[in-house]
Amino acid sequence: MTKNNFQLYLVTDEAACLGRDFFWVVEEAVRGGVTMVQLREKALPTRAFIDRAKRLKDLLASYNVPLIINDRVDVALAADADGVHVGQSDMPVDTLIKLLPPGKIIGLSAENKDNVREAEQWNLSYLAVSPLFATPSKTDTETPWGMEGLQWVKQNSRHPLVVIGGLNDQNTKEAIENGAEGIAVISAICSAPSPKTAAETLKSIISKLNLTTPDNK
Ligand code: TZP
Ligand code: MG
Repeated sequence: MTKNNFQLYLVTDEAACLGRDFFWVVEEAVRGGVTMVQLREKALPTRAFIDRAKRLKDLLASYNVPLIINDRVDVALAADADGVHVGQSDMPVDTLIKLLPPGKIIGLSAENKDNVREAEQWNLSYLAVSPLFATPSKTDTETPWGMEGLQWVKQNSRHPLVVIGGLNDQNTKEAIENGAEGIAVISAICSAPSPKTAAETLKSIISKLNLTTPDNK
């Protein structure tokens, strides 16, 4: 049985792994303390996406870490993943809720205040404040929220918040202090010389601050 824990959320990007084996990078990150993993594939054909999701699901199950699939509910169902993350141009949340079995994790990215207000009607597992900072890892975004934006979201949303975009060991503390339950990262872990050490560093920053969420390591 996996636990929902958004503290240190790894979002995958094979290019960000800098030529190293994808599964090695993810496993090192999990050994370093990552609490949830999102498989984010923008170019893989469906069959290969499902195969990768199933392999990742098996790997993560042995660490009791949930697997979330980006965008694709069909892939999530095929691999019996723990949940789906959607953005504002993806499948509508109403439809996603109908298609997913009960108990699955549902995450939504909010890029502006209207997105945050609209999201109040759904029982989301978490809302991603996206992007917190501008990042080369994703450039087709709206204006970054920044810390003041995060404060606004915290005051106006009932959902647990995850921040994404430009998070690293220099800004994680402030993001958590301003209302984020967890951070989601690509490059700070995938591109680090040691993904395990990078995850350990981020995890220790979060664990010291975020004492309300149980640690699953
Ligand atoms: N969504 C909003 S920003 C982002 C995504 C997937 C990329 C985050 O990558 P990084 O390298 O952690 O800034
Ligand atoms: Mg998307």
